[in-house]
Amino acid sequence: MDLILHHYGFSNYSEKARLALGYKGLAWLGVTIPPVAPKPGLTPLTGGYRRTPVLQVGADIYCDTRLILMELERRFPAPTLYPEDLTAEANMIAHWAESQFFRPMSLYVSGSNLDVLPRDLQADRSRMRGLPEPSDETVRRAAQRSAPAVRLQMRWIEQLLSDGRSWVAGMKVSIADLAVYHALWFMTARTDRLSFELDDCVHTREWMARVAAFGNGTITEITSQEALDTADASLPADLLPSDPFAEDPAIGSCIRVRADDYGRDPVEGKLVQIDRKRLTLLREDPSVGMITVHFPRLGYDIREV
Ligand SMILES: N[C@@H](CCC(=O)N[C@@H](CS)C(=O)NCC(=O)O)C(=O)O
Repeated sequence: MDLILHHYGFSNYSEKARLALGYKGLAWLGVTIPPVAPKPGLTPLTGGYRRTPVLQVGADIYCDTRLILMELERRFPAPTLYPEDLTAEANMIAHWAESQFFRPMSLYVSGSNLDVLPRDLQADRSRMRGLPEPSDETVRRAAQRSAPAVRLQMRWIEQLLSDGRSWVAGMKVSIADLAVYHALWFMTARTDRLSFELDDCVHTREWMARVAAFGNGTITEITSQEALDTADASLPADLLPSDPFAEDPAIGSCIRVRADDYGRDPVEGKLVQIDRKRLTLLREDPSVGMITVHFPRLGYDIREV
């Protein structure tokens, strides 16, 4: 069954997924989705989740790169992105990179690149966070205030890579490389006006070149209608075994899942699988029929409705 990635070019989390596909040497189908809501070619598949990217395999929909990478690893274990001896380090670094490091980075980059970003982006992102639309001046000031937090944390990355290691978590490639890389990639994805921030980071620049060399795999573009038709013509795959925590809702109950940070559009469905890392909802949509939507546990709020 084909891998379909719903993504767009300047999305840094999409670049994380594209690099994982490249690292594993995979061929995939790409649907270019709009960078702002509404996303009528995507939300019938996800049940409301609007963030980018989303991986589709037939009638199975994988939300969030944390799960997309786990699922790619499950289907294509070699070469691994999850070396066993580096699991704890890799998870901790990735979690830090995508919360503490990326937030100031995104404010710094957005406010420094207002002239090259789509005009409606700031308004959309504010709505996505439940905030009022900021003026350009407010966005620029936020960028200025965020720059020191970016520099200070870039230094940590440089220090980490200065001890002779080839990869962020140690001597093996891991998800930490992709998580740290995409935040730095975002800094120069649209213009190189912030590339001076890397001037003193020689180890970081060399490591970035090694990650970039993974490439993005082999892409064939398809339309969102083709992806919807594929879902409609497919049935969800067999479920993975469940292994819940005592606190989890019962299998078979109706639950609502939403991100615990931003883009908190709820997705509702029947809980059909849950384990220590992931969960699956079964949904029915008039345009795509029966579909299973998969989420990682980390970063999502799960409750019974
Ligand atoms: N935790 C999510 C974060 C994804 C995310 O924030 N993606 C950005 C784009 S890089 C986004 O969704 N922006 C709003 C949008 O594309 O609609 C993941 O790992 O996939």
